[in-house]
Amino acid sequence: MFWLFNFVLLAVAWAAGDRYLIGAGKGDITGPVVEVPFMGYASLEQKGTGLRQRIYARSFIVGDINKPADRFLYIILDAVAGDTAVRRGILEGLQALGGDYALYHTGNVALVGTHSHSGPGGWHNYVLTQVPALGFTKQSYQAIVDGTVLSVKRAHESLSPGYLDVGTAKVQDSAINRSLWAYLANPEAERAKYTDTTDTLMTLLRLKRADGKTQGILNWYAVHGTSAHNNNTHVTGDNKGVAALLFEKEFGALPDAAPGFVAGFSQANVGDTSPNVLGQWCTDGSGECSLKTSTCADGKSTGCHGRGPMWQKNDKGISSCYEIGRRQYATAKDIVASIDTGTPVTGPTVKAFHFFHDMRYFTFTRPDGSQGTTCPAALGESFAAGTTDGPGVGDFAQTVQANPFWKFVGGVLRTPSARQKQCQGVKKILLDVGEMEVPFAWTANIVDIQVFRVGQFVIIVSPAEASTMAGRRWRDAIATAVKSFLPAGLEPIVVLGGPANTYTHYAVTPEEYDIQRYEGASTLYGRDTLNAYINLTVGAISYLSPTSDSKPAAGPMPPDNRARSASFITQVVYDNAPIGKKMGQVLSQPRVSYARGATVTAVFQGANPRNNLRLEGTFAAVEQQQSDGSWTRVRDDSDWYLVYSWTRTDVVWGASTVQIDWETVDSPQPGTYRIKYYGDQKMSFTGKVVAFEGTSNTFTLT
Ligand SMILES: *[C@@H]1O[C@H](CO)[C@@H](O)[C@H](O)[C@H]1NC(C)=O
Ligand SMILES: *[C@@H]1O[C@H](CO)[C@@H](O)[C@H](O)[C@H]1NC(C)=O
Ligand SMILES: CC(=O)N[C@H]1CO[C@H](CO)[C@@H](O)[C@@H]1O
Repeated sequence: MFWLFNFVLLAVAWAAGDRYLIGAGKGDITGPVVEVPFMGYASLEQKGTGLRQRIYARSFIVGDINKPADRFLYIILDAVAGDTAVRRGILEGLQALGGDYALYHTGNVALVGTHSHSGPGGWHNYVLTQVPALGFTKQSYQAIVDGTVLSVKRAHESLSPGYLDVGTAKVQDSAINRSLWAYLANPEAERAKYTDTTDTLMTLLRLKRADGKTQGILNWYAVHGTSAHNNNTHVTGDNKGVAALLFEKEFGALPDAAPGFVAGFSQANVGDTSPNVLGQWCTDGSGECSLKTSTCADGKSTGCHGRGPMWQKNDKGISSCYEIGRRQYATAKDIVASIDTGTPVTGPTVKAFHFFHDMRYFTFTRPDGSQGTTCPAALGESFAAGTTDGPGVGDFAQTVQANPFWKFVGGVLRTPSARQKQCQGVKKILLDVGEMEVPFAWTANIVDIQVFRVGQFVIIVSPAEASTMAGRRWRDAIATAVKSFLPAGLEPIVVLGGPANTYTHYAVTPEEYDIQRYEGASTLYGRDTLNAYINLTVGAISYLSPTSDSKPAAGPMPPDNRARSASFITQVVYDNAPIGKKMGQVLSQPRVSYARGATVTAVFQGANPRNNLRLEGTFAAVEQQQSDGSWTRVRDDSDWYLVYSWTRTDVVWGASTVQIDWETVDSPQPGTYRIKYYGDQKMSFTGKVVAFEGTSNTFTLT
């Protein structure tokens, strides 16, 4: 009786949601995995040497079933952030497809990074983010644009009527606040409203087709993509990339999943969160780093490192990365298991707004009625100190005086105007990026202001990494504003996704700004940055009302720096095998037999993987022999435990080797296997690129 009653309730609850147009799709965006610096830690030494897990764009479309033009497209990139250059490229790519793709435009497309710090860089619009990537690498940019357009195409082709349901759960032990000293500066009464110093809740949206199959899940949870350390040089999507692939591989194989099922793990108010959950420790053995400045006994921050859950493995954060990803995946799985008792999305309205806004000396009214002003972008001295997820340059300490080198660089680059200095208040300006235009704009002064809505579900699309408390204030302000046009009794559910569209570094609360730790020093437009974002988004909220059929004015266009940019990455000249060797030849065979759990290794005569990115394909594979003698692929580049590494062995001759490692801890069946390598050689004289393969001897796993 009890269960029957329950069942009826569930069915009613589920049926209570409205019907929308829903779709989801995924595309490979893995750019050049070698010789290009990674984007995130801004460490020039962190250049790619291979691939652990391919990275993807995941696209989600929600539309009004009766008004096809009312829809939004939320794209998650396994990358550090959204960006003006790639967003332009993607929008151009979609327009070029013609037809219905004109329904996706700057007004309703959000490009949100997972904030992974382990992907190739070089695709950014502004100088500051180009510097650590050695400029603008067309190949890196094009991989993201092409893979993302493909993901949108797949999402669009999957569109069908369906329902949305929301579920939430707490993610256990996956983030801590890495800037607690700044967080503690927020008013006590405000802090007392929350039990945690980071947002531990994951909010998940299920996209279920009318035929009962699930097309995708999309969730928001805040944790930095800095599990893999700044000395890891294998491309990965960091912890959210792990979570998404684990979910897709498992759930995608179930009968409940629609073909092309996609799992999106979106970043949220990530600003002061860290996946290094065991805290921040000094490498000099002096214990935990100081709370206030994250320094060690020597007064410097360079020896202070966050520790992930598996730090003792000392494997550049790789095991911790997998573990933090697994915890998010496990939470998402729990939510989905009980989502039929969750909250259905109701109300037919699907709306989106977007406009550009110039933050230079923008004057507005703060929530308390006083006047606020934002400033041209600038980075404060603590920016150079970095964070405990990736300590900064030299002897900088967060909140402590700058060293002369950076003063010198900053001074040469630009002396801030008196107005700028005054505007930035307590921030001691290190890099006056918002007033630097040589050779072109150093960072964004023009930002993307964007909010989406379906029924009572609202998505703030933030260009900045909002801190925990900043995200809470912003969500609360939007919730209050949206309530005015929701039916009585329907509570708004507001999430914040970012960093999106164009990267504007951080947005902390004014109180946190006054502390000027890394996040405050990186809050570009001054103490009022967050209040301005709130003013602009709340001010435009009426565009989300059911009766609104207008759009805000587009605002000033951000500069397009794609054609002005240069690359300092040298091209592949040619590839050759040493005399007497052939491309793809096995230089070191696997052993005859391994116990499961061991690492299987094969080394091949290789070629530069930049010759062909093999998007939607693979550089490495494991094949298993079937009972009829044939071979079936069982692992590829999307598998975490299959690792591809490339080494240049002779610069002049153009020789290189490729090592493929299979860490057989991923529950393979006992059996007979072989390793495959897929390469592409650039020929010496013609410059033509020719594909080749390598195949190892067979080996058994027992
Ligand atoms: C990599 O970096 C981490 C964190 O900075 C450090 O603890 C570790 O010793 C480094 N590992 C190697 C192999 O260099
Ligand atoms: C934003 O600031 C403007 C200019 O002062 C003011 O007119 C408006 O009411 C403010 N909007 C909100 C939502 O606070
Ligand atoms: C949820 C959360 O963020 N908690 C941590 C914040 O930081 C302090 C000190 O590092 C920890 O003790 C909390 O557990």
